[in-house]
Formats: sequence, structure tokens, C-alpha cells
Amino acid sequence: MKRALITGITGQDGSYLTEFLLNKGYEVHGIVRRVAIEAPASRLWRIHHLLDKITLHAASMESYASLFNVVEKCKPHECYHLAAQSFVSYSFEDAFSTINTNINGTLYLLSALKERAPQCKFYFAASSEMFGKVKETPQSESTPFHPRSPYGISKVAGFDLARNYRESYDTFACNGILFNHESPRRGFEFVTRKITSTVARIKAGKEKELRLGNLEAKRDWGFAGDYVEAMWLMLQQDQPDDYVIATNETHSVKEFVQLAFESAGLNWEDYVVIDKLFYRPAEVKLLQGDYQKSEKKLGWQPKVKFQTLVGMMVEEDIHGIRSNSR
Ligand code: F7E
Repeated sequence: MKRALITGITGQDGSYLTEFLLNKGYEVHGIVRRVAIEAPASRLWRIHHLLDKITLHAASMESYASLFNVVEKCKPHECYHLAAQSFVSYSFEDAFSTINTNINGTLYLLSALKERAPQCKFYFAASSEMFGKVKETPQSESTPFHPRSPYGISKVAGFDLARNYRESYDTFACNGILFNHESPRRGFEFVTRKITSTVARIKAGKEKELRLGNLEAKRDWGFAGDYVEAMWLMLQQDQPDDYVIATNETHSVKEFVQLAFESAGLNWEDYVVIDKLFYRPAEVKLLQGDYQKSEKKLGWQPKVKFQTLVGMMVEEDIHGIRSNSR
């Protein structure tokens, strides 16, 4: 039986990936903070339904020794490194901890695997934020990076670390350059879930307005459930490589807002308030991913389209409010 170790298992992607790997017959291990084990209701809600099927290890991405011990115990065949401080906006507020945790955590893990599980295949969650001030559109694996936030910078470093381990130590390390991917399990701080959850609250009469920043930014939004399959496919190839995972469609935040309100039968202009508080010191204006390489080499393509994604998220949030108030 294949053993997979997932960092960031409590997050959106971690939860979908765990379901995916369990379906494939994997033994799934996850790294979580000790506090998460002590507060399962608030911190493990996305994987609550899976807890009796997986093994959780308490460790910290900030401690090499703790990661080393987990790798030693688990001896994984595949490692999916998803853990990160992943909120771009927050990375401007606390650049030091974002840079420290994201870069050191990746290096600690790569190093521990090299020492104790050198045959383990490694997946790094790189990001379209690495393209930042884009040099071309759409962006592909050959587009140069120009990150625009401490988060983006930390992901470029992680990308380079994974590639360097591949080239220096023959580590089977792959970088998944994932564009924005969303779902009903998305954190509430990200714009898509902030929009759909507030639309649901407005619909239920529990909220009067939605305060947002830059509505002109454009993103390539896909469904997280589709994207975890691509992570797995990367590690099933003969050679490690880097891949863009995206939909090759781009939409503005405003389009997302319009559609979300529309699908709840509301007019967005009656509720949205622009608030400078949510603008970023440097913005990534336009992202659109060219996933041709992934389609050709991995046989992967996105299944859920933009409109379906928005509808699915609004519907789930409305449903969530109704069942909570019952
Ligand atoms: O912002 C604009 C904001 O925070 C999207 C992460 O998963 O994807 C994500 O990064 C856009 C930006 O995601 C608000 O300025 C307007 O242009 O949902 P977001 P992100 O920064 O694109 C990449 C691929 C990652 O790797 C990241 O980890 O929406 N925006 N008004 C707003 N954004 C937020 N959060 N809140 C607002 O009120």
C-alpha cells in the first residue's frame, strides 16, 4: 500500500486531496499543529469526516526536528507539501513570518526527506502569484516570474528549492504552478468565499453590505477538487517536472461579484461598498494560465467552469445558513 504524507492537510486542498488519495487506496498521513488536534471542531472541520481513516502527526513547519521525526516514522512514498501562510494580503502585514515559515518549512521538509526517505516523490504547491507583474498572457511554465508580494516571493523560493533538490540530489520533486482554485471549503478571507458567504448572509437578512477592495483584478479561477488530481498525476510520471494548472479563462472580481449576487436573485450594486482597506500595496492585475503542457503530458484538464463554480459556492453557503438556523 502506498503511503502519502500531506502538509496542510486541514486546508481546502488538503481535504480534497485526502479524499482523492483514500479513494485510490493510499494510506494517508497528515501533519498538523498540536493546537489543531486539541481543537478538532474548529481546526479540523474540513477533514472531520475522514479522521478515522487517516493518521495525524503533530509537528510544526517551523521545526526541522519535528518534521524529521514525522518523516522518520511515516517513511512516505509521496509527500504533498501544501502547508503555507497562503493569504497574500496578510503577507504584506507580516512579511517576516510569511517568508520564514514558507521558505524554511519547504527547505526543512526537503532536507528531512533527503535524509530519511530519499525515494519519496515530492509535490510543492507553487502558485500563479509567482508571475505577479505578468510578462505575457496567458502565463505558462516558461513565463518569467515577477512576484508582487512577500507570499509570491516565498513561493518563488520554494519553487527554486524544489528544482534545486531535483537537480542536486535527484529528488523526484515537482512544482505545481496552481492558479486560483476555489470551492465551498475555501477560507472566508479569500475574495471568492468572502463574496459567496456574504451573499448568503444578505439573502438571509443577516447582513446589509459587502465591503471589497479592487474589483478590476482578474483571476483564473478553477475548482479545487479538479486541481488535486493534477497534483497526484504529477507524481505518477516517469520524470519530475513543473506544471501550470489553470482553466485558461480569466474573469474580474467584479464579474465574480455580479454572478454571485445574480445567482441569489440579488443586484450587486445595491450591496457592494468599495473600501480602500482591502486594496494591496502592490496588486497582481491579471492572471490567466496556459495549461497545455499539463493537458498533453498529464492528460489533465479542468472540469468545472467559472459559472458552475460560482453557482456551487453560493448554493452551498445559502444551504449552510439554512441548515444552521434550523
Ligand atoms: O484575492 C481582490 C484581491 O485573496 C483575489 C491564494 O490562494 O490564489 C490566492 O491568492 C483578488 C485580488 O486571492 C478583496 O486584491 C478585492 O486581486 O482571493 P484572493 P489571491 O491573492 O489571488 C493564489 C493562486 C495563491 O497561491 C494564494 O495562496 O481579489 N480583492 N477585494 C480582494 N481580495 C480579498 N481577499 N478580499 C477583498 O475584500
